[in-house]
Amino acid sequence: MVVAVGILAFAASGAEGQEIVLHNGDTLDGLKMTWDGQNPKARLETNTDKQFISEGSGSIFAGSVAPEGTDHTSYVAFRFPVDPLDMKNHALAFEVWSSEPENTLAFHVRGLNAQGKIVAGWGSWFRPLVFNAQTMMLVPGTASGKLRWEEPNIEAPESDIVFLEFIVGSRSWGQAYNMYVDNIRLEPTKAPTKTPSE
Ligand SMILES: [Ca+2]
Repeated sequence: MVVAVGILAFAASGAEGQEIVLHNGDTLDGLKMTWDGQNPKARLETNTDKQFISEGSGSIFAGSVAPEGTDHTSYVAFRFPVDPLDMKNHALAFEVWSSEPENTLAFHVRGLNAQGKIVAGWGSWFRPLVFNAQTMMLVPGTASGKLRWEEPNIEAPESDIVFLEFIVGSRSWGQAYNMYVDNIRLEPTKAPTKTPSE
């Protein structure tokens, strides 16, 4: 029984090898709309439509309508604070959808420091979101699935990540574009590498 207690204590300590939920999408707790806050068409809401939920009772919806009469890319995004992220042995994982995949040209995920500088960033300008659920697993320094590592955008590689930001962009002027995101979490990538002992 002593062994069992020992294992339990290890599991409860939040040690490496465990999934850590960063935002479950069931509420708007901690979320702030960024990038397109001044556009009256921009919305940040808790979605309860089950086809865009992978966990619990809700997911995060952010969407807008790209304004007409401009040639600028329109962006809408949300941001939330996190405890400094340990990305060494973890991937940033989540499910993501778009109900307007044709209009949703760009998708970026960024880890930011306390000053809002980019510590980690992944993205694509090739309509990476689709109507059906995709699980994305992002690892710093590497392209992950449809997203590339945005090395040129990194501003503060040595900083702690204390905010996460999810961004969608559109050049379909006059059209709706959006993302649904759920169960944002850290997942273990591998067991920590041991230094060979001599
Ligand atoms: Ca959820």
